[in-house]
Amino acid sequence: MKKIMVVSDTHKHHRNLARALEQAGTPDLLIHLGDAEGYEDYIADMAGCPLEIVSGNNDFFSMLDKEKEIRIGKYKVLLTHGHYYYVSAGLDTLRKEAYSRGMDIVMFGHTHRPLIEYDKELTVINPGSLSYPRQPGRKPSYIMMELDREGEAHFTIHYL
Ligand SMILES: [Mn+2]
Repeated sequence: MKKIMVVSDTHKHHRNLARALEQAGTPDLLIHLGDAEGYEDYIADMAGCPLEIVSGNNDFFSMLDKEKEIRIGKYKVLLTHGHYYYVSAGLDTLRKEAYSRGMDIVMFGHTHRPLIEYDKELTVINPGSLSYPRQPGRKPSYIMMELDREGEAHFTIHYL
């Protein structure tokens, strides 16, 4: 697995997801961090690759997991929508939780604002939203995580 696309907060709109997939090419894995609003099967079909997805605060009746701990290469990765950790008010709670669980990377959504933050122990990323971006400029965004030949992860925010 080398090329991982990370998206979030599609909220029933998929045109920009289609554009992102076209721009990036079919990834080895698609990660969706919640608020797919029941369209997870549709999204998996669109992507044509395996999908890891968690539920968001707008996925009221969802059977999806609230969180997932997965492994990508050598990395332990926590997938969460983030609202349980009050991410709109800051990342301290989320960072502490991920750190205490021994995660290398935590991926969250909910804020609709893209972010990549590294420190020694933990990488924190948010792909923003492909449907309702809220950061200044409001461009739809996603993140590509790529593993190089040595297995090191590299993250890039992409805008449509
Ligand atoms: Mn949302």
